[in-house]
Amino acid sequence: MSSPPVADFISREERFGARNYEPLGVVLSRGEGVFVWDTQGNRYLDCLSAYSAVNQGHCHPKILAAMVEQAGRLTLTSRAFHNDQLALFYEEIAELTGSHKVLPMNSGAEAVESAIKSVRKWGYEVKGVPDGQAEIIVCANNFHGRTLGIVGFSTDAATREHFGPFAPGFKIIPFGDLAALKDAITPNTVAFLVEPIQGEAGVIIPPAGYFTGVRELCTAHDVMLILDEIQTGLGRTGKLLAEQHEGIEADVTLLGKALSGGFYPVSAVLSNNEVLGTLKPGQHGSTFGGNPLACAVARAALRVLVEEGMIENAAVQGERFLKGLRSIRANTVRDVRGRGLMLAVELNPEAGRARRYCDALQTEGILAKDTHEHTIRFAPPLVITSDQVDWALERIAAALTQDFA
Ligand code: IF1
Repeated sequence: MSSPPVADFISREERFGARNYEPLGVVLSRGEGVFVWDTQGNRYLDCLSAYSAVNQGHCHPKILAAMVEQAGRLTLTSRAFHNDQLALFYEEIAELTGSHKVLPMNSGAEAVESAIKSVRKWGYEVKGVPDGQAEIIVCANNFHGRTLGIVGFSTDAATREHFGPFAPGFKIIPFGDLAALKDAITPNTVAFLVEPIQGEAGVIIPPAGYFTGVRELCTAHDVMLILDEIQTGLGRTGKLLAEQHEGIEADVTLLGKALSGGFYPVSAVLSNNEVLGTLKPGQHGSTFGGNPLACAVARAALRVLVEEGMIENAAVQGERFLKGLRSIRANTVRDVRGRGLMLAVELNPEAGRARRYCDALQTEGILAKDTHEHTIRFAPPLVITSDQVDWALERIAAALTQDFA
């Protein structure tokens, strides 16, 4: 039976849906590995991976099997009772990441908000910051989610405009600037919240040695280093956690997205005893946080990530992808950046909006997303093969050498 026309799906979506996105003109109906298919049967190489939530590839069979098995047995109990998956999830993620304590949540933003609450509480009850005066330092061009608390310290107008008033207690410094961090720290500073690589800002990689300096400053001033690895974590940059490229360890690490392989909203705050140890019964919670279905899915997602060599593959294919992008000779290209399979091509302003090139890529069978007008992100699932990278590079070169200006 033929499917209704694409325009039909889109117009019906627009009739009822809030217009808070401007999606590409494609209606997807199936996904497998690095590929997705639209309702007309056209195949695309997914170079967004749902913003790095599908690192393991679409509909990974082992994660699916774990989800189906658990969904038929027990999905949700609330944390008013124990369940037989949570302890196993805790043990496996703590072992994998070297963490001491885990707080399971659902969305990435919830993990960020939970970390903010926990470090403030640690500040008042352990560090001795006067009540209500805790300060958290964040970076310009950050992206940590869309809740009111988080957009309050965003520097992106579209993300924060007309959503105020906002919560106080945040200081904004330039990303990659150690002196600025040193100057911003006061006795009331409880944390520095930062992405190891700024994703939404356009895959901004800090100067070599920056995070070594950050680690030293945070340790010296008893400031908790919170690394938001919701996008950079779980193999995306070619290591389990992006912090490993810097040879440092965060005090608090935030995970989400690929923690479920794209099957279910699962996020987590990982920390040492001190910070999460301040949370006492009744002081924080979530209806779905730590539910047995989420835990079973996350356990399978972590297992396949490691057992199927996806992290190592991301390093190898990321190098290939980055080298290939850098070899493209096109006057539309201003810069190429990346680490592992977290890549971006920044276009010259005169090349026109990046969205035009994403539309061109779509006709070439590649789905990619623009960010901030002039940058195109490339973040395929970590299971991509060399042949698929080469296939993509050919088409990306063709699209980038078209001049839409
Ligand atoms: C959208 C951006 C990416 C994140 C980091 C926390 C969160 C995200 C580093 C919050 C979420 C998503 C949100 C989604 C698009 C996407 C995104 F363009 F918005 F900025 F990836 F870069 N920390 N990022 O990247 O996690 O609550 O969404 O589970 O809001 O449009 P979430």
